[in-house]
Amino acid sequence: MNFSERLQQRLEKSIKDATNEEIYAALLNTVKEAAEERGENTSEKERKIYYISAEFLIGKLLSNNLINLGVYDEVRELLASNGKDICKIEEIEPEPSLGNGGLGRLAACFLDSMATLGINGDGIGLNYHLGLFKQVFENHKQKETPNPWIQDTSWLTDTGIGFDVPFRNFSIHSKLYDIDVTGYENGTNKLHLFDVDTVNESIVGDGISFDKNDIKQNLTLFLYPDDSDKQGELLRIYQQYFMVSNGAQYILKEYEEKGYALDELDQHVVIQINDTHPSMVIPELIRLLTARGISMDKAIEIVSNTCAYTNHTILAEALEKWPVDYLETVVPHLMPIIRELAKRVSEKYENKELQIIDEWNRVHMARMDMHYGFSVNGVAALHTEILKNVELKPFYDIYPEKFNNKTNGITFRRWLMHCDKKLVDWIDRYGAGEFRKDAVKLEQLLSLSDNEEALQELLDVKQENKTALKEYLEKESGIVLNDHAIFDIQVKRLHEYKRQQMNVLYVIYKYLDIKAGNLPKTPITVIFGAKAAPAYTIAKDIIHVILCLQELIQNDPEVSPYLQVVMVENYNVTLAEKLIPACDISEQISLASKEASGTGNMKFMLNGAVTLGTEDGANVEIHELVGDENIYVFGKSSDEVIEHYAKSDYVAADYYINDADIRRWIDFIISPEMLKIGDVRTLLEIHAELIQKDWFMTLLDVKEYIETKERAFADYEDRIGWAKKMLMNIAKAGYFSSDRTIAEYNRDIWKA
Ligand code: 26W
Repeated sequence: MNFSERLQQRLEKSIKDATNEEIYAALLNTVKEAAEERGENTSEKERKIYYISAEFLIGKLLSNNLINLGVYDEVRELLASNGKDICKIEEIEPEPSLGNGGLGRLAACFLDSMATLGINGDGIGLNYHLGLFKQVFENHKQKETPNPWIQDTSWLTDTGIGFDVPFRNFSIHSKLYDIDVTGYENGTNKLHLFDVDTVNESIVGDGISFDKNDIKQNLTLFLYPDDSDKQGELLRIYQQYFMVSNGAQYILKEYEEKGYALDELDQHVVIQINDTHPSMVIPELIRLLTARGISMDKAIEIVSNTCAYTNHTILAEALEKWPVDYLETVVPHLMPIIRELAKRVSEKYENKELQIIDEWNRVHMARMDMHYGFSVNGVAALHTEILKNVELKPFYDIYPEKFNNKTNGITFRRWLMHCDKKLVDWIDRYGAGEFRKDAVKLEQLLSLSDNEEALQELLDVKQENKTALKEYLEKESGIVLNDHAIFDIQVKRLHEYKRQQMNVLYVIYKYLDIKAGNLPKTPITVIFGAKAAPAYTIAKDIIHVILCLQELIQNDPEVSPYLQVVMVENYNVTLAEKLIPACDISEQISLASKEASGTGNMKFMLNGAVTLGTEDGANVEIHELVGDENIYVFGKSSDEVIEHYAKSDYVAADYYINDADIRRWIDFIISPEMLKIGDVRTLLEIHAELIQKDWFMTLLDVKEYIETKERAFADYEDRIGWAKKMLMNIAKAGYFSSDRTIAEYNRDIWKA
């Protein structure tokens, strides 16, 4: 029976008579069945990879699974011939919000690529019932609300597997749910999400507040519960240990079922530690091995040869350091092992920066990973160089062989084939369809650089995507975009280092310029999308400024025909899939050295947007690939920035005092027109922050940013010239396929 016949059989009524909900449920279950039948990507002799991560930002799964099973077109046509629209059915699926940003989305892309390449690799994480919070705007401010996503019809399959996870005074029995990960025209892997039966969604009160002490009822409620207080931090440790203890027990269970000797674990298993959140897997695995009769020396050796660590950031606040007494409170049984690991290091090395437990009795998770793992990788070339030469230099000095770079990537199934079908049609029409199996084949498109007809069609595709976005946003939120404007988009977590506030200063500059009578040839629409961490005040202040500007400009008839500012609510994977194909200019404007890689930059490029960015993260590699003509680069280099930090010689106030333009833009934040719309205290707070702190050096680059952005807008007027830039970006994006990244992980680290 083919897929369509199975679907119809499962539906038990004709497609015409079924509701979209019924069709969705039948499709989901038919996909699950088909995924199971294709079988796991396993071979007895292979090494198995376990990718442990606190986040898996998987997005909606229906369409992606249909694509990967090779039945998307068949299903779409079947539904259409019965008067049903597959897009309407896609809309029914809730998006699981099991991630925050790039790190979580990367984990999802990696699962897709591992399955596609036929690598036997599973994900291990947690099944947060309410996900990361859902963002709603109220009075021009972010409010956090729960984001429930688990329904009766769901991709989760109850495995019947569970483990006891010991904490200080009690233990919790887990429950494992699996989600199938379908490879593109290949086998199926699994995402294992651990959960607890006793979790109780009704303990959530106002917003996302809940009793942080009641571990049995709150453990898997939210991702990253607010950790601005001790209770929140302890809960994070509970979550992390719950994740890794389950993971380690599951790995050993699978391993023992295969019948190998325990002391050969490292030959058959690799555990990839996705940032420091899963680091406790190291002592936990040592604990479990010694409990099975292996000596401490041997257990440490085995685990060190099994675990590999990926670093995703150099920001100090994200490098986790847990106080010893917190760990004693939550997982006292791990502390003797952590102390033993720390002792072995301190006996060998005197350097303070290498110690696992520091002089303030804090356990440095990344340091444990680097001493007791066999690989340390950064996520873009520049990032890895900064790790080796600056941030982690003492470790590079003693373990040069462990360090390696794996420039991030994105899955082209979701970020091209699923989200930009019009572009794929165009690519197929011009003979580069082989990109599906080999992404660098997109380079075949380079032969079109003088083909005006093809270039015009490429512009038409972009226009259709812009109109589609306009229609979508109008329906979902009532926001009416001008789809004949230039779409300039910055979507990513809200963080000062990403410098959304610099884009805000551009908007103010442009607003004042238009007020002064300088009208842009083509109108400009600046789109933001970003969630701010609940306790991150400055980030929330920046959202407030953006929402105030949005209202101010919208209600100003002198400016609104030429400039529009829109902040989309609750930016997530689903919205990204609509925004990215519609983008003209991709904003990647982090302070050089601070964005480890970025992956949105790659998605925009692949969909024909031109990057406006600093020489940071993977922007550097994008620049090298497309050349100076096809990217807009500005700003101080990472070396200069690192020097400013070393010398502490950046003083924001100097720029404010000495530069009348900068002063005018910043002061506009507290102008009468803004104060009329916004909250005085909040606007004053961000105004003062920019002048007195500006830790991420907005004012250092803002003028060059504005000049460069204006140059990009001017170049946009030459439509065919612009289409050539788009073409170059699409054609060179093949390098950023996560299939390439995963092939490199496998070649250099996993050797599966
Ligand atoms: C304190 C806990 C913590 C800190 C930071 C949790 C989560 C985070 C971030 C959300 C981590 C993150 O997403 N990092 C991003 O990882 C991407 C994938 O490698 C990179 O492309 C981004 O540059 C990096 O910011």
